[in-house]
Amino acid sequence: MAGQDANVWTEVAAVGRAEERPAAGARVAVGIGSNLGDREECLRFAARELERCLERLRTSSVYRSPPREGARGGGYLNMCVAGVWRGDGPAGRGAARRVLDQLRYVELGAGRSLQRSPGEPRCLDLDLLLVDDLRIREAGLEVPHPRMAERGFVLRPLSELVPEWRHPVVGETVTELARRHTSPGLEPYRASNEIT
Ligand code: PH2
Ligand code: MG
Ligand code: MG
Repeated sequence: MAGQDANVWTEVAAVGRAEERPAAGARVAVGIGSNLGDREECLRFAARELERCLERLRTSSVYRSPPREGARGGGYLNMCVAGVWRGDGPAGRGAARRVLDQLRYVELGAGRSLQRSPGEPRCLDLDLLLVDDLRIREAGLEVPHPRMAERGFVLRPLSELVPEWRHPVVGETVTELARRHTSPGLEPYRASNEIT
């Protein structure tokens, strides 16, 4: 997939078109993870906070899984939310950056430290997954999230919310991707959507 990625990322025209859309009203999907402290409370906190910047917010159910990709610490709880960006301001990648700033702000609010070393346990990790059909790759901002298309712990909850959303780089829907990529040990944490 790396080669395919490289081709797609050179198509900057699509980003240019997206730039013309108004910022408010952008569809946004966020992945939420926690493997430190009161994990459930961290997810709940995040969903509550995100409701302030995303309207019509919908929350997936919660899944648990062992840490993947060499991450340290205990088991993760993961879920996703999707909604519509309330903010005004610049369109396109400007809007995506504002959403990302908001995610960092919520992480800090949950007590996550500014000094991050990769793979360390965290009470709250918010990953910007998708913003409309934007494709952005610049310092500190990548949309779609560069690893979401292979992460079962992202795709499974996301497929509950936006099954038909087509990944703007890979070209498959969230459901198609979720069928192909499972995370070992991934299982529902709760039967129902109770986290908020
Ligand atoms: N996030 C990571 C690395 N590994 N593993 C699980 N199970 N869940 C995560 O959210 C996760 C991970 C990097 O952010
Ligand atoms: Mg992450
Ligand atoms: Mg992150």
